Amino acid sequence: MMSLTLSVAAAAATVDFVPRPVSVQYKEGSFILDKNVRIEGGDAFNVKYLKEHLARVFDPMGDSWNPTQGKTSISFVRVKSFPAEGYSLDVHPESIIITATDKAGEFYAIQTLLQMLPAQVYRRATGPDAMLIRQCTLPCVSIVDQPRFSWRGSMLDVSRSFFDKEYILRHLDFLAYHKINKFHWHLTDDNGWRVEIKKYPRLTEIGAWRGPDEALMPAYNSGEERYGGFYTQQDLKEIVAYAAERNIEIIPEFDLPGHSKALAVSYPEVVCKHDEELRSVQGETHNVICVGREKNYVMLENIIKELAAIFPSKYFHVGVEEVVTESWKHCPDCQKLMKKLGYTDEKQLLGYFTGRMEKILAKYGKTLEGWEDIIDGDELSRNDLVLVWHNQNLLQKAIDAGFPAVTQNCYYLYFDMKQSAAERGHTWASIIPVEKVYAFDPLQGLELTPEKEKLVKGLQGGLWTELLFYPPHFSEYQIFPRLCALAEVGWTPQDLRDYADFDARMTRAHFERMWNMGIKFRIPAPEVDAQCNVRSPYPNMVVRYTFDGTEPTVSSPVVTGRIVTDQPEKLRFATFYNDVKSITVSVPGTTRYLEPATHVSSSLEPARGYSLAVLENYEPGKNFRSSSLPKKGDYVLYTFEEPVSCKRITVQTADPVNNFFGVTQGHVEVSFDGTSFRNAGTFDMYNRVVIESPAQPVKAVKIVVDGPCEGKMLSIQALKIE
Ligand code: TNX
Repeated sequence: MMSLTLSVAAAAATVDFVPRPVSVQYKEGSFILDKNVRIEGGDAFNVKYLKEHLARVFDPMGDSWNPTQGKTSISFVRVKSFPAEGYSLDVHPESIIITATDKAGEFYAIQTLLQMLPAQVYRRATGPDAMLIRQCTLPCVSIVDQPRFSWRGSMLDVSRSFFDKEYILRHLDFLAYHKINKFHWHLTDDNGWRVEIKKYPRLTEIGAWRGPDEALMPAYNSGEERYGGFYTQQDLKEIVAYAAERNIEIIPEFDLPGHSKALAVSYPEVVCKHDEELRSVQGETHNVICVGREKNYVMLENIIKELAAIFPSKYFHVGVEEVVTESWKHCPDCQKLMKKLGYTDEKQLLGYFTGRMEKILAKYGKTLEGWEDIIDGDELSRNDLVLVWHNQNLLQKAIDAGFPAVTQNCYYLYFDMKQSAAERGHTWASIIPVEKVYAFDPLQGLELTPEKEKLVKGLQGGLWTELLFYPPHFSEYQIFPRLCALAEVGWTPQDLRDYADFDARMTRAHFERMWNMGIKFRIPAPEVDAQCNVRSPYPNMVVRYTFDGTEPTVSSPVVTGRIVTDQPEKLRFATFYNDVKSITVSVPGTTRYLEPATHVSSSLEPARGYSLAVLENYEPGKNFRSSSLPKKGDYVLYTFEEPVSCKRITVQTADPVNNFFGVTQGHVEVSFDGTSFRNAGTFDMYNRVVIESPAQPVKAVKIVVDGPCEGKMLSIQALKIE
């Protein structure tokens, strides 16, 4: 244990809460909190939770907690009149009074109280890493608080990347600390079925795994390994209970009737029978459930029956998005059904399917939730919840049609989007820095009446996980601090929100809390100008640097002034907050790319609208795409008019916008004379080969495919030659 015994005085008279409470009034005096505090009343779990957190700092060895003798107390009082999840927290010199109407309100008062304590209350450290704090001083204060929206959520896709039970439990803890109350669990998709269903064991025996010898192809960098996993029903029960204790409702999603490849490979009879190679947005074929096959509804009902017993949530999310409805055009069973129903367009079958699911769910006491595509469905109950993932117009459409709705607006709330241009992630919706999440208001641009406003239940952030395989801890990097901003959007009244103020609270206190929680959050890169002036994004974060072109580490020197050098191209900088590191940046203008005249040829046919010319013209941000799946032996050959002297050539494959369709099995060859080629490296996990310091001027570079790649097509970017 840390030998240091600290007595933490209230360093500042005010506390940097995130999310910001509705009303905070500081009073004269202070409260001294230590291990002798008595805790009175309160929900049993809430009290246990509070004690556990206090013990982390006041009694880390678990040997001296003795609350009965204390003069000070924390008392819980229940009243009838508070709004749901609302609370008041009054700190007097000798007592702390928490008042609430429900268990949730009590729990959120505890969260607010924890934020008044040293950040080490969030640390799970025991033994030598533990820290003992003898006592700390809290300012007297009166806080009255309640959420702006009843739905403050986080969505996680566990199909494209799998996250084990421990990860999910940690994630739930992090959500609770931010007063997030919904966890939307995207449990099935094309690339993995993640829940045990006793009646249909093949769903997890087959559908939970992908790899070269599996029914599901490798995808999203799972590579040559057998990759996957699932939750047993016992795991699910534990996770649901853990969430419920923390006031988090888990809404399971089963993505139907599209996005169903994992289901389709496990039970092939469920999909439409035809040979058309229709591709979904993600490039999958034969992933649409046959809506004309009556037995499918029996199977879906059996699945729902098992899960309704596990998930107490009111809503069950059944997907209904990005469905290749054209599949139904080629299926005799679906066509027969269309005739019977008098439908003229396959899209109408989407509404039919949703209606059937609604009725099945109702039998088990569940209400349907679906992506925005359900708005157009036939005669759905206005109890069904619409989850909007595009713009505010669709949110307007949902509430105009009388549906309750939640927004996961992709332009503001998709955590799989990049946080800045140089970072990893998608950009198809937008680049989404934390400021942009904060700037979002779920009610913006809407035409509202009081009734319609009530239908907007709130918002959630979404992490889709196609690009999550690396780097390590990338999921937390993508979620935090954007989720902190989202938490405040969902909780704090609009007129009390101010980004500069939020940012100041983050840097003064909340990064420290998150660091103690163990979150590997994102921090901004340093600002570096062409004159080598370097600035840390925040006063309490340092910038470290190297001068040999390598990545800075925690032991690299700290920048203390302007760096004077005649080789600025060798400098690399990164911001550090303890061991948390930003992306690495160089001095601007020092990496200039050469664009020597080149001719590009390939064994691959271009996809419609694509051409090799973008590679010859070095068009920034553009790419070449092949019309079909690459196979062993396929190549792309760049031949330079004149041999090129250079330091480095970066061969980057995959789409620049979504990072899909790169070379996952292949290598690059280089030639100095245009006839004999030598191997220059195999593609790495970033679908990239970097040729360092070629021995002679380079005449040609060849990309060679060595085996099936994960994408359904190949995508290549222009060479970067330095
Ligand atoms: C769209 S949002 C999808 C997901 C992808 C995501 C990638 C939605 C309902 N569908 O299947 O993972 O884009 O950003």
